[in-house]
Formats: sequence, structure tokens, C-alpha cells
Amino acid sequence: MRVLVLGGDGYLGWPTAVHLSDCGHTVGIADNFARRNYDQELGVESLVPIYPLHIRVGAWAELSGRQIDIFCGDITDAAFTRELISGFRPHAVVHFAEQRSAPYSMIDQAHAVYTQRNNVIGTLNLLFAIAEIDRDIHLVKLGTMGEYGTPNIDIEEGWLTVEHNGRRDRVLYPKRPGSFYHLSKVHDSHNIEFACRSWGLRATDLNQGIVYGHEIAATGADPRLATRFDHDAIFGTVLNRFIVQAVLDHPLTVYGSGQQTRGLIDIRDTVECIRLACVNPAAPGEFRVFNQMTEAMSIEEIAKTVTACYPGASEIEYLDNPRVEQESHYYNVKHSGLIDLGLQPHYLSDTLIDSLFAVVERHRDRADLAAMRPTINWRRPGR
Ligand code: NAD
Ligand code: USQ
Repeated sequence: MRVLVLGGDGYLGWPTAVHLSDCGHTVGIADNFARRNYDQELGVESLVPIYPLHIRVGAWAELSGRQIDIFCGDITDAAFTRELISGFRPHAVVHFAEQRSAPYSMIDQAHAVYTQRNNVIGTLNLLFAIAEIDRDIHLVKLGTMGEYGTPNIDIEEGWLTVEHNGRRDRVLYPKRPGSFYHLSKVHDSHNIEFACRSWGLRATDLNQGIVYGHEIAATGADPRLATRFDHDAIFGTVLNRFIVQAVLDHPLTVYGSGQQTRGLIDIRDTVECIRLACVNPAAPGEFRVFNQMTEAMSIEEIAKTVTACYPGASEIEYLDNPRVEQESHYYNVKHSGLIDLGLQPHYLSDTLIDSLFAVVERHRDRADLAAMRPTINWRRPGR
């Protein structure tokens, strides 16, 4: 297949592009390098050094004999997006190209507006380009488990059958997201469902949980292929942060009571889920939703798992929760769609955690302890 990976220079986009190429697909990457610019803006950087995209692609070609095309540009530019799709003529477009940090979207008005503008307009441009150029192109879009929030009923895969006053209908699952970033994904989902219903597009919305891990087999082969590994309080995600905190002898920063539960997924499963979605496309007109997570854990359980595995001393610090989120809630998520397509999940294990401790140990001198404490407060917009 010809697969275009939008946001292919990011934490997940890069290993996904390599995995798809490794599996024999013809891959193109588009990116505007916004993520590298947020590092400049925030004065932080990936704990693991990352190489410029052309070096990564060159190293992959050297090792595998496979080329990946690079397209530099911003998908909020409609002309760029149209030319990208008409020039590459993909069978599938994997869309990672969004601002993905909840705290970043909550910094102030400008960051909330930037996030929603970047994410919603980029996706709209893509929908229009696909509708104009070839409605058979399958859109594989990264959504998030956070679109649903933490409702007091089971979370279905995107759709809910409702009975009301004696009548029955199948409706999009009600959403109660927890940040302007998570809201941008809800707006995307509604726009994509409308495009499928109106124009007959085919789309898969992957409501992904929090990703942890660093390497997949193919990117572990050469340091030039490494993907990013963030540990700061704005872009670092919880499990990866806890690993870094344990190694650096910094207390593990549990927000609130830590009873809030989240869906998790290993980065090796992320790239395989994307491949499975691409090779098993949605039908014309279908808005298909999968919950892309493999297990659920409370934040406190994650912290205790990390401290139990760490060979040295490590402790947990319970901080006032800077976010507005339920800490004690029901959480039961259906996530069988990707398993039915053949996913064989990796569950969080001691071996994986040990290998992540080793990655952090190798790069511990690059860690920034000052960036570890949360500075963005949901209740106090603006700084
Ligand atoms: P990332 O920030 O590392 O990667 C996103 C990439 O998209 C970056 O390289 C960035 O430069 C690029 N980009 C952003 N806006 C763009 C634009 N307008 N035009 C072109 N390129 C643009 O993020 P990630 O962690 O790799 O996440 C990828 C996707 O997966 C995101 O949509 C995110 O919401 C979703 N997701 C991530 C996680 C996670 O834990 N990392 C979990 C669930 C869902
Ligand atoms: N948390 C802590 N301590 C920390 C960091 C986070 O207790 O040091 C808690 C948060 O309060 C929250 C949970 O851990 O309850 C998850 O926070 P996170 O920063 O790891 O993840 P989140 O903000 O939800 O966002 C991440 C990605 C985002 C993706 C989302 C999937 O950045 O792109 O969409 O995970 S999900 O959470 O399922 O919506």
C-alpha cells in the first residue's frame, strides 16, 4: 500500500512510518516540525537525542534499502494539503499531525486557540482534499480516549445504542473531554463522521490511550532512528515521566489522589494497530471507531508499579491536582475491535520497565529537573 503519515516526525509518527516501511509499504511523511518548535518555545528537549528528519530517513534507507519520501509543510495550508494528496496518491493517510499536549492547550487563550485551529483546520483540509481527489482514500485518524472522559457507564467503541421514550437509535458516544486539546479531537471526530455520512468517505478514528515506551524493533537498530522521549510536565506523559523521575531520584509526581484511571498502550502496539487499520480499511461511508488501548490502570497503580520495579530507592509525592478531572470514578472500556483484527497486545511488564530505566540511565545527563514540576493550572487560565 501507499501510506502517507502526517506528523511523521513526531513521537509516534516516526516509528509508525518506519514500521509500515519495514512491512513493505511505500511510505511518505509530511510534517511542519511544529513539535521541534514547541521545544524551542518551552526551553525543553527530548531526553533521547533525536536527529533531523532527513538524517533519520537516510539512516533508514541505509539500513533497510527502503526509501521514505519527505514533504515539509503545514496541513492547515489547504493548498499544501491538496497537492500532497494529489501528488502522493495514498491508499491510506495516517493523521498524527496535531498539537497533542493537554497542558499546552491550557496555558492561555493563545495556546487554546492555536491548538484548536491547528487540529480542527488541519483535519478539515484533509477531509476536503480526500473528497476532491479520491474518496476511496482511507483516513486513519488519531483520536484519544480522553474524548469520552470518565462517564459512569461502559465506554463503547465510538457509538452507543440508546433507547429513549420507546424509540431506539445508534448515536455517537457522548463526549466529556478534559482539556481544550481533548476537545479538539471531539470536534475532529464530529467533522469526520459528517464527511463519511455526507460524502461517503471511509475513516477509522483511533481513540488511543496514553502511550508509553520508546523503541520498536526497527528503530532500536541505530541511534539515528530513535524517536523522542519527553519528560517535562507539558509534553511528557505520565508513565514515561515516572520512569525518568525514578531514575533521577525525583519523587514520582502523582496528581491528586492518583485514583483517576486511564487506558494505556505500549508504543509497539500503537504502530501495529495503525498497520492493522490501514490493511483492513473502513467501508465507503463508514466512520469506524476503535478504542486503541490495551489495559487500564490508576495513576497511583502506575506509580507503584514503577517504584516496585526500580532497583534503587524511589518515592511518590501526591501533589495538588493542577487539572480539573474526576479522581474517583467508574471506568470500563470496550476495546475488542483491534484485537479482532489481529492485535497481540504487549502488557506493561517488568522487562519493558527495566529496558526504559536503561534508556533513561544512558541519557540522564540531558534530563531537566526544573521542567519536571507542573506549572499549568486548569483553574487559572493565563499566566
Ligand atoms: P507529537 O507532537 O510528537 O507528533 C505530532 C507531529 O505532528 C509533530 O511532528 C508535529 O511537528 C506534527 N504537526 C503538528 N501540527 C502539524 C501541522 N499543522 N502540519 C504538519 N505537521 C504537524 O505527538 P505524538 O505523541 O506522536 O502523537 C501523535 C498523535 O497521536 C497526536 O494526534 C496525538 O493526539 C495522538 N495521541 C498521542 C498519544 C500519546 O500518548 N503520545 C496518545 C493518544 C493519542
Ligand atoms: N498525571 C500525574 N502526574 C504526572 C503527569 C500526569 O498524575 O506527572 C496524571 C494526569 O493528571 C492525568 C493522567 O496522569 O490524570 C494522564 O496525564 P498525561 O499527561 O500522561 O496524559 P494526557 O494529558 O491525558 O495526554 C496524553 C497525550 C495525549 C493523548 C492522551 C490519551 O499527551 O496526546 O491524547 O494522553 S488519553 O489520556 O487517553 O486521553
